[in-house]
Amino acid sequence: MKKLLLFLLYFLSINLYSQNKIYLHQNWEFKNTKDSIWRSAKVPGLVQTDLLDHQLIEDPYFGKNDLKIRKYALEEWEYRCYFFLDEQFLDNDDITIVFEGLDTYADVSLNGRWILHSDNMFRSWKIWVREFLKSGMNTLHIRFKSPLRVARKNLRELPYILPASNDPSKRNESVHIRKAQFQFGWDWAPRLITSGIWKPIYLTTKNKHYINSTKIVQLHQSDSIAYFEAYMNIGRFSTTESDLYYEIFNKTDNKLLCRKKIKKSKYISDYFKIENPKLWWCNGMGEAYLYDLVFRLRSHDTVYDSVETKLGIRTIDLVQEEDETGKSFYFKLNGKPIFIKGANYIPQDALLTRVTNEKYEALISDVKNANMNMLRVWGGGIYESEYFYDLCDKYGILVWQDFMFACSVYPFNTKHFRTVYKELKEQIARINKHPSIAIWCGNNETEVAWFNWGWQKEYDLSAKDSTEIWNTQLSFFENKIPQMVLSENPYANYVHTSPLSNWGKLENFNNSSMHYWGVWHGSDDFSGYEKYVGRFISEYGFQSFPEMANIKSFTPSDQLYLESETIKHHQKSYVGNGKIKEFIIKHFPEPKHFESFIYLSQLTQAYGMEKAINAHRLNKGHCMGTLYWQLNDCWPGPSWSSIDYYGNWKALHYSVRKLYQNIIPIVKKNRDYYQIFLCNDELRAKTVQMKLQLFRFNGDIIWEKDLNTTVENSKPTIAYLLKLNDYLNPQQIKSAYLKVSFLNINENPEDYIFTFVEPKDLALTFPELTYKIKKNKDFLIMEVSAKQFAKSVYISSNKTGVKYSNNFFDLDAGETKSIIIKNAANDATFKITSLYDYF
Ligand code: BMA
Repeated sequence: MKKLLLFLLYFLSINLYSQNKIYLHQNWEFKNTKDSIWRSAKVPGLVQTDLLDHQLIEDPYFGKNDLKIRKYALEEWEYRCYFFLDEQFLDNDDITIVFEGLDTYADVSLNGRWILHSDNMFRSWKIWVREFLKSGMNTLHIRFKSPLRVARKNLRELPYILPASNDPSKRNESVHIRKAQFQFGWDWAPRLITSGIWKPIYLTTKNKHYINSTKIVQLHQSDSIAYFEAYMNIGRFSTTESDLYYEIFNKTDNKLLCRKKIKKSKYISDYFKIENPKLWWCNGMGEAYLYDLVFRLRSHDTVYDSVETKLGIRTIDLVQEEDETGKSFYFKLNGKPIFIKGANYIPQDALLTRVTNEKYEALISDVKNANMNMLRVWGGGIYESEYFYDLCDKYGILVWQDFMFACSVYPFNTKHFRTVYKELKEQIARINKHPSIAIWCGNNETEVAWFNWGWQKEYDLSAKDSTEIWNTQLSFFENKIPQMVLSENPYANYVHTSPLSNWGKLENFNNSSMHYWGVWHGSDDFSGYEKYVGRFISEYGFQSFPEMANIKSFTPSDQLYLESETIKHHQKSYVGNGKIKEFIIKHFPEPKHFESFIYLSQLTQAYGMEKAINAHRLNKGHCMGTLYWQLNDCWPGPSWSSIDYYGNWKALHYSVRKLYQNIIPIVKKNRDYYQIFLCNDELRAKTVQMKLQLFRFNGDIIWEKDLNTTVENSKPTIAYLLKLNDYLNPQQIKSAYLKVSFLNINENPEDYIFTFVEPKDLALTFPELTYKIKKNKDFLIMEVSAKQFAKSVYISSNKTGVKYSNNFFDLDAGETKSIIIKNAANDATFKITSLYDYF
């Protein structure tokens, strides 16, 4: 008690120095340099969003409007803002202006005096500007150069063209500019090259003493204790200062963790420990526990500066070891091997500044709710916002972080690319602080592309040029980047590229990480997913169309058909809609019209991904991770995503939620038997009580059994062998299904339904679906019932963005399911169909 009182006294007597931060987000205007009229602008924002706000351009996502604004990437734009400062603010003789992000080449002047040339979208800029400021009105002026024209100038530094598979320009400008690569066009993105002040700008004053940066490195962890080394870099300090301390306080437990007098250096480090640490676990494995810590710089009674930080105590090891089949690739979290279940993440909007915190929150909650434990931030997008990583920390979503290089080689040996080092230093330090960061990866597919995509021939590269290009990549990705990562955090995991092993050869499936594209980019059927299982599949996928309301948002009403100009334009993959159609017809009834094509495309995608995920989980041990391509969209259109641009879950996302549960059944045919497997991803073995029931579509129970099975977590167990022929003849099999329900797994309320023939061969009967809607204050409850078995029941609305607690589900004959519906506007109408309606 006495201790506590002393503590309180100690902290109550503190004077807190306040730092001033003035955001410069008001009173902005912009114009094309060729125009004379200034118009109001939004900061943070983009030229393209400002033009849209003034209705000077049409919605770039509608029809083929994106083509009409491509020309703006060749033009120059000016932004200016007036802001008022008073004498008091200017009393401070240390004032810095911070640009958190400028896109991309800009000349910046303050009160007519030049202060910055920016050349990299991925870094921030801090400039000491006290001498340029005045009391009263000040002017900040930013002139954005054309990103394409500068890139064209840059590329002249090299005598050859650098290969870049997604860039439609002749000389591959995209690789000569540090800017999000997908903006130059990708197989799921329009070519929309933006300019603008895409992140906040502010003026900040410094105190007498201030903290420049902080960092914590975890040194050791056991059940009883965890040790850390904490670093602080102080901004201003003189050796005559006698009484300056650095300390770290644990706000969670009200404990001072360390305190040290600052003597000679601006760089201080100290050790601290946390006893009986509560560990940070990923989603599905336990709590993602975070400690709230604060770094303080103080004399006895004055806190000059403080920095708050979250600490997640965990170890993450990437295990790459030779074994009996080849080379492993898996993660151990807190010493326990974990099976990774997740997806690849891309930027949420081609116009990046439109992604609000609400959108981040909604998407990462959807990731958590689908039982994922990892997202891969893919290398052709952006280093994500702090808020994104905060949410991953909070929800226990491990992050695989690519550096922003994708499907290309880069001019690391040129002058204009020196900026990349500043970018890396800043991003590594910033992102490394987050406990969710599991692995850093040099690039996406650069190595497989270089060795397998025929670039040398396509770009007519001489042996000398090829050697120079490849050595430049090697020294950067295998030398410089890992050095930088490890100097920030010696315990970080790093791989130089994804994948490490290419899918072209059978033996490669025994080694390392893999992008398996035999389905979609190759000629494999979905059975390829079962045949080719790698050690860690960091990409695989199949496309589908988003729901009709989404399509209507970008398609003129006379173009709602598959071959229309708009629909074709929004399909960015060279493979095209033909592949989707081909696979629908292989497995499902032939679509009767466009609307059925959309629904069936989603079922087909979910059907294929289910085969892949089940194969990966059945091979647990050999395979230790599955990250499908891709979680989300950056504009409305067909793509590999499981959640569309407006946040609607496609059939796939509902299916993933079931397939990524820790404990699931999987049924596999093996000669005369159906093997009923159980998979367990929990931290220990589990005894599972379950009910197996064989139903006819009309509701008759043919056979049932209750079972108790203990499942290890290292590999799946066969819980039962079902000899279907004992109960049904080949004709009857078409109108029967197996239902597996868990009786003691509270975390998994789902029933799993398995049919025995391809969906197109099911002998479905008219299910007589009915529904009732009850209105609640903030949501609706829809009760959906069926008289006969209903497969893939689909609730759709005339509005986008409606949230359903479940969709694309099956109903037993006589069953009623209650679905909670949120975000439905008052005039939203609903329609209910099931697979039966599409035959
Ligand atoms: C992958 C990705 C992306 C691409 C996707 C679909 O390999 O890395 O480059 O969008 O395939 O083709």
